[in-house]
Amino acid sequence: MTPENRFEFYTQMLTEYFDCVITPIEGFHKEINDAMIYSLTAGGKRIRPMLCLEFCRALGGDVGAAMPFAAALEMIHTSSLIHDDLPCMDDDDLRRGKPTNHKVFGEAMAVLAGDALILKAFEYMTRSAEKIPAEHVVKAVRVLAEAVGSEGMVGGQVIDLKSEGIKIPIEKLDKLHKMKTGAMIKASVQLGCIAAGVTEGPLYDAATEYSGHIGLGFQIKDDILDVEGNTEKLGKAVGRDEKSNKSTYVTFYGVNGAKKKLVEVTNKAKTSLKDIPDNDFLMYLTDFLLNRDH
Ligand code: GRG
Repeated sequence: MTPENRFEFYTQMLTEYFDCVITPIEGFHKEINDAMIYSLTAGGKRIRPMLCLEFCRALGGDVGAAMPFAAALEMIHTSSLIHDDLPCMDDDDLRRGKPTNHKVFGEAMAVLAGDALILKAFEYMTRSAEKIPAEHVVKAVRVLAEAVGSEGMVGGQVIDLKSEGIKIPIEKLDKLHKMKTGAMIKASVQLGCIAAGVTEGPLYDAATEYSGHIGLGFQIKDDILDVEGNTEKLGKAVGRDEKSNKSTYVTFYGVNGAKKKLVEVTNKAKTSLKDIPDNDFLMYLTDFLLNRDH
């Protein structure tokens, strides 16, 4: 399968799976289901679940068995986008090319949809125990919970909120994004390894090292796109960082400096893949992250 075909194959597979993860219901609590489905099926690049599936496959695991992990990652990521867009956070109107969750369902329902998606994610993690040994599922649950919580994404969001309007040193910017963006990308890669039965050792370490580089690269690209991207392609507002006077990799290095840094970390990421077997698609995905326009 060519890398392009594999990208399409995973996208299709994930879309079909997400259509079945939460299905429409009738009844008094129909609205929460609708709000969850609205954001989970709104599109997005599906990078986190794709990394999980591909690391599982490359390390000899069963991609089908990894699907509940992949779904859990996308559910948590989606919940973070719903909460991030709320008026008390970034106050955004557009996400994935559609009105944000709270614009459609109201603030209270958007908070609850985000909450429910987090719990649904952990429900799905335990579902994987049908095909993955229970002790590996337990490790994966811990990896994911640590990545999401106050030592991970939530903690990174706190640093971000507290840093608005002030110039922060590069060490703090790196720490912020390692937690806010990088932790979930690291968990995506590690969950793929765990699904394949690789829970520690040189391959697990190489995959983790890779995830650190692409996590940083992902955020650098995000900052560049906020300056150079366009709303139609990105499906969200651009120029937000400048408007809210945020410290970013672009304010720190300048656009050209940020691009140079992105190429550097991309090369480091590719080097970390050298011992990962059958790594063609991972190489392709790494370049996709470098060159993406959305
Ligand atoms: C709900 C557990 C939970 C936490 C909420 C709001 C918040 C705490 C954290 C914010 C996390 C956040 C929005 C990080 C930014 C990560 C990022 C670069 C998102 C864009 O990811 P893409 O480009 O988006 O993969 P698509 O739409 O393609 O999936």
